[in-house]
Amino acid sequence: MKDVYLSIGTNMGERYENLQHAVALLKEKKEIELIRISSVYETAAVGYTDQADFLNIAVHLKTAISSVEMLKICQAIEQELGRVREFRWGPRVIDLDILLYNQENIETESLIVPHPRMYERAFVLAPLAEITPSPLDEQLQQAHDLLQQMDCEKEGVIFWQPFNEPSIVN
Ligand code: A4P
Ligand code: MG
Repeated sequence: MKDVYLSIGTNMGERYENLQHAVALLKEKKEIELIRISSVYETAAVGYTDQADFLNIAVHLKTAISSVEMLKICQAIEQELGRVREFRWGPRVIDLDILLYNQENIETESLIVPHPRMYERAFVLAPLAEITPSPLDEQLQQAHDLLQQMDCEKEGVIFWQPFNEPSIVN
């Protein structure tokens, strides 16, 4: 089984419900075993900053499927939640990014892993650091080390609440 870490973000509509819905859809997939879900963080927008605050979580899962198949599942969930791509880094109902895939380095046209911007983003590293198993592999150690050097509050990354799985998702 491969260890996979995802980052999930949303800044449109009912943000917390969007996260719950995305997690419920991941959980439905028989190929995926959800291991841990981080707390929810409220985070100031990075990149294009003139937009609403995000909610972000990180998820650890185990799966036998390939990285390309995993990307397809992430994109299918984005579609199902009704994500409309307006412009890069713009507001979104839901965004699922693959952060890490089994310690691999992948560079294809459709997929780059580790996610190319993850190490500079407190909104990725803070939730990720909560759910990592020990001992840390090299990529996760780097994530922890870089987070240590960041001031999350200054970056606008604030603990919001624990993630509670919904009993029913419409
Ligand atoms: N792609 C390549 N590598 C990956 C990967 N590791 N995981 C490709 C997922 N997708 C990957 O993504 C564009 C293309 O990236 C996909 O077609 C896929 O083949 P997208 O989701 O369509 O577009 P995007 O998300 O707008 O672009 P991108 O580059 O993924 O954006 P970022 O860098 O992820 O930034 N601020 C806060 N506070 N919280 C956020 O969650 N998110 C972003 C998105 C910006 N600012 C944010 C947040
Ligand atoms: Mg994305």
